[in-house]
Amino acid sequence: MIAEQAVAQLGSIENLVTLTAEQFTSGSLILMVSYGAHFAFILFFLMMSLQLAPRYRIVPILSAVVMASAGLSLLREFNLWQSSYELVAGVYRPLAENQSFTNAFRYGNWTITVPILLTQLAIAFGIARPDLHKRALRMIVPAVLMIWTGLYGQFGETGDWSRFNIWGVISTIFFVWLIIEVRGVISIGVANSPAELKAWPKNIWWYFLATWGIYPIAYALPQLGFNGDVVVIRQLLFSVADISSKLIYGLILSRYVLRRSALEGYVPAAEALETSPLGSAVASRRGD
Ligand code: RET
Repeated sequence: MIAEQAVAQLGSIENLVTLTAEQFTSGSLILMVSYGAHFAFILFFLMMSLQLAPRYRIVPILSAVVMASAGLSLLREFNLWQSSYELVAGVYRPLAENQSFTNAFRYGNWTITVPILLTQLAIAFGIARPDLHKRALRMIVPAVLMIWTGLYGQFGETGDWSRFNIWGVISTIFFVWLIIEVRGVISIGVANSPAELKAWPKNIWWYFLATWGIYPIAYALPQLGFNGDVVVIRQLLFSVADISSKLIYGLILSRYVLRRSALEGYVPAAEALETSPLGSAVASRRGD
């Protein structure tokens, strides 16, 4: 009973399993690559915004904000990981009495980044105010409820399975609500896009489902057992999901609004695309 209570208090399976040197190093490497990638792309997104028509510049600028916010959060996870284990006789033992690892900070970070990612989508698809605010809010409300109910549920991952599963299901209901709202924005995106770009919102839809869908899988993983492989694979899933739903997503949206800028007659964007078929088509339409 005492042991169970102690386990429940620890909150994260990372504090219950001993890792091999390989598993510990893999975890460090995954977290390091994650924060490194996010920080590196701050500069890219800021510079990229200069090529865009003014109404779209905020799209990559928001990606830069997401990169900084996620980068800091992942750097924190990396530092926590490093200080949560001690090397004893060739294995890494959790130091839970002093310092304990948690993925809960990620949920705090998503509370900031997810509303930004969703708002970016509505801006990129050219939705005008006040409809923009309405649509953004309609996505943000279920998204934040999804994150906070999931945050509450994940504290049960060390063995309180009813808490874990009930709140996991409630969170999934909010996720389904969010998906419906995103679908609505995608439809507006298809309707609003110039003919040459109508495939982009449709592809972004499938990309959204595939990348955001990784998070609930990572959440559910501790039910497969408490061992080093599960711990490392979960960090890997979070990392793949983070890089694709924030960084690569930002690249896709930026490329889309670059094309839109060019098609709407913004010369620096057309020049930036000059070597692509779309860029030369726009340039020849202008008569040069
Ligand atoms: C939780 C709890 C279990 C059920 C579901 C979840 C969904 C999480 C998602 C998170 C997306 C995060 C993003 C972060 C970017 O910074 C909360 C894990 C459905 C979809 C995109």
